[in-house]
Amino acid sequence: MTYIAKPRIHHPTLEKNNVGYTRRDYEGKISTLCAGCGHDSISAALVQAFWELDIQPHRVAKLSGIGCSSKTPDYFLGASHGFNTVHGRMPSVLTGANLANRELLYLGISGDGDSASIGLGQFAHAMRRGVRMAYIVENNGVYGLTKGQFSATADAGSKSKKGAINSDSPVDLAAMALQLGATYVGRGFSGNKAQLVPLIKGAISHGGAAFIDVISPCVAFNNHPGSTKSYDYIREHNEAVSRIDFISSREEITVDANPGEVVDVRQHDGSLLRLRSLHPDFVATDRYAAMAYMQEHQQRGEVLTGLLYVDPLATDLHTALNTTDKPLNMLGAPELCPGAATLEKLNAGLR
Ligand SMILES: Cc1ncc(C[n+]2csc(CCOP(=O)(O)OP(=O)(O)O)c2C)c(N)n1
Ligand code: SF4
Ligand SMILES: [Mg+2]
Repeated sequence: MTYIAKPRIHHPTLEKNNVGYTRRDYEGKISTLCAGCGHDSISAALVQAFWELDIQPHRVAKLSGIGCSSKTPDYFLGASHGFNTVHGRMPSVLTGANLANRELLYLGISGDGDSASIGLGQFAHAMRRGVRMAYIVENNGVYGLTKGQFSATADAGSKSKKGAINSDSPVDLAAMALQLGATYVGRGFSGNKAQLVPLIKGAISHGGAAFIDVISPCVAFNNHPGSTKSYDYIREHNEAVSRIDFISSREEITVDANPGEVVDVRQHDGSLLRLRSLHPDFVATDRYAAMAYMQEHQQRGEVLTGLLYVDPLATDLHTALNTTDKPLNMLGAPELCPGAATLEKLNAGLR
């Protein structure tokens, strides 16, 4: 039923952003996910983030794998480029698209099954190569689409709907992203839009590999007592490291009244991430401190959310490969094939 389009009629008084679009212009088809699925809340946060950032939908490419989570790009940014790849293969297809056309903003949407099981290798290499993208995992601890088997992010000891106990150790994708070299790492909760929207905005504006693990309860198969990814569990065990505001580079920069409580992190594009630390000892620009802090809280059974790490000066794979500023897919024949004389010179240099 994913073909159901929303009516295109807009109320004439709907508020528009600076590039002339209403929020409705960032929506997609009507969702066919279960009512109350956390993934729908993430779609709503994405709509809000892109609208607030004044990004024209045609500048965005959204790619996904397979799963309920990977279906969601059909439900937002209906006017953007989209590609639903094979299970676990979103990162490599996105890497190829990004290398061919660096002018688009890349959004990778995946699930915990898609990224922590079959796609674990793909996830790892996109992070370590610094592919510029906002990589979002909608993490419910189960394979929702295939009826609720434990995924690799399910905590040891957690219970399935049918009462089975998971004995395997969990994969923590945010911790892995930090270890692999991602330059923006956050964790959010689908039920906390106030925290999630600025986290997403920061990731979209980041200059390198940005990863967000979003805990997103599956109401059909993983929202019962005994699950550690349920709405109740996350609300009870959530520990926010920071509250962030995202300030776009076009807006006037204001100074907060209590400078001691606020850290401004300027991103490569000039925009500001304003971190209001709830814990004075937490510094979001120290990768190793973030790793230790996460482990400490994990041992206490707490789920840390917020911006865990950012390198504001991050660069990406294009910088590493020294590619041309002009997107490769826009180069003409003379630039792609500089002729026999140039080839001869090149070959001579290699002899
Ligand atoms: C190659 C391949 N193997 C297995 C499957 C079956 N399959 C479809 S979705 C899925 C898991 C999805 O889990 P997740 O990524 O967590 O998404 P969710 O539905 O939980 O949002 C699996 C195993 C498949 N489609 N393709
Ligand atoms: S099965 Fe779970 S993940 Fe899939 S749509 Fe339903 S609630 Fe969401
Ligand atoms: Mg899942």
